[in-house]
Amino acid sequence: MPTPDLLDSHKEHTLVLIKPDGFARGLTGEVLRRIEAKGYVLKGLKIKQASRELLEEHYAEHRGQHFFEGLVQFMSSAPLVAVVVEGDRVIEGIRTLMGTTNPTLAAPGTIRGDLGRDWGRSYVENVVHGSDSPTSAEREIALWFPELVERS
Ligand code: IDP
Ligand code: MG
Repeated sequence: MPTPDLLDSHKEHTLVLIKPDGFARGLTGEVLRRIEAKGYVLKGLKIKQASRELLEEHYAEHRGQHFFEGLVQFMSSAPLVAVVVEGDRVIEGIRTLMGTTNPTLAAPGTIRGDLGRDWGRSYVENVVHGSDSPTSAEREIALWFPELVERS
């Protein structure tokens, strides 16, 4: 019998991060409000200052990109909020709620479009992260919330 605290593997989950800029600006509640108002369910939540090692793993696909070092620096510089969110098609749904990567260009009505902007820095501060595929979601949730995932 699986422990009740573990995620239900028959349901879809995604990893959301309220990045250090969003947390520092006091936008955690606003981001969570939008996710809950949409109808998704929060299954895990923690405030954490992530290590460089965790972030290098999290952003492994971007290793070698010109922005990688700045991104890891920024993401490890201050606390962030990590969240596991559940719901049908939640991975796509959260990406839609978030808006596109560049906050200056993200559509109004999206989290990045409404709450983010450019600040003239070498790294992009865009308030949130959301997993981009089922494979990424599974990998990222295991990384940030190993305690919620059944060990195989
Ligand atoms: P995503 O967060 O919308 O999925 P990705 O392309 O996966 O975007 O990039 C991950 C993160 O890396 C972005 O959210 C942003 O913070 C940062 N980033 C992406 N592209 C650039 C860039 O060209 N310059 C600086 N930072 C970038
Ligand atoms: Mg991405």
